[in-house]
Amino acid sequence: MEDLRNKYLELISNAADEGALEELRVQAVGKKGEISLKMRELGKMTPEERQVVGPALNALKNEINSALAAKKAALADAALEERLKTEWLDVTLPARARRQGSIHPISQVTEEVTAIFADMGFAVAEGPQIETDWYNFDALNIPGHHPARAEMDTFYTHRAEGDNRPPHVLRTHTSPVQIRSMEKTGAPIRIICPGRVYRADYDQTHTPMFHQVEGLAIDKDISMANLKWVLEEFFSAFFGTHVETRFRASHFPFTEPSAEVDIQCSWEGGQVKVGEGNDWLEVLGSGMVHPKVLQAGGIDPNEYQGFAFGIGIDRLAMLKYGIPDLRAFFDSDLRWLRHYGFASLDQPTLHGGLSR
Ligand code: 2NL
Repeated sequence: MEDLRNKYLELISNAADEGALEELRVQAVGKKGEISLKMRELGKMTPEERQVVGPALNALKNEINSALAAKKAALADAALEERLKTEWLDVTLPARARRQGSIHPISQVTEEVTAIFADMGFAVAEGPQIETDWYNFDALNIPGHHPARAEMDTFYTHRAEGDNRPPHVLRTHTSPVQIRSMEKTGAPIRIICPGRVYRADYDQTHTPMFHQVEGLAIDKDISMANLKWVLEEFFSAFFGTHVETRFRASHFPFTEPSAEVDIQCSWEGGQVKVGEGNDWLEVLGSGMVHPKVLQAGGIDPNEYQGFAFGIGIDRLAMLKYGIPDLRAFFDSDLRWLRHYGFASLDQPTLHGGLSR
């Protein structure tokens, strides 16, 4: 019995892995194991012999089982120790770069413009991008024969065969939204209308879809002076520095009188800077709303008058963030924009770029 004990304790202690341990377990204390067979022989013994050998065999069986369990735990510890030595992480390695999304410059600038005009009491109005020719042209004092209709490179939809109504158009400006607002709320009105507009034109400086924000203020005592103040206030807030404006007489069918507005800028090294220098940059059309347009919107021109203006958002974004090419807006690779110093790409919030 002592030989048996020494043999198995030695084998267990030398076992190389869990597989070897299991083989030893079967060999020693399994159903047909050496110790189990010995236990079966107890029946042939005298009661006196059995009283000595029985407990001794049981004790040996327990001892072997304990040794097996202890060795199993020791092997597992050693295996873990080995893994900890070989599988290690360098937590000081730099993190893998992640692709980052951000607000599109057009959305950002629209937000900035909206926030500035909101501070001056202007609400935002929106409307359909597919319009009737009445809202897009006639209501704005652009009749069917007017050259402005041809000049605008309008996208027309098709009517069904035999349907002779005039076709719908993709709006060429956001003015129709203002006509709809006049009809809906009447005067007084203070709104801006940002949104997508469409013209069939595509080259270095034109895309068939672009973005415009128009403004409209109608009340009983509105003048060009109010227009000039609002625009100067806007440009100074938008560019974060005082910006001089210059009004030049112009013509639009929907305003009378009409003015094109230039902002002060400098040209140095092919780079334009707003709010300094002695040059002028044309950025906007404006004027006093034509009486016929007020009438089309259901407002009495003898009681009310107002100013209106239209600015291109894409152009504003390019000026503020130094983006030299319109195609940047259609390029989803933001590294390109970052290269051109579009700083707000690195700012986490929508209004983070607002320099006020
Ligand atoms: C331009 C010209 C302009 C307007 C837009 C307008 C809207 C209504 C009535 C009168 Cl409902 N006017 N909008 C007025 C003047 C100019 O935009 O060249 N924008 C870049």
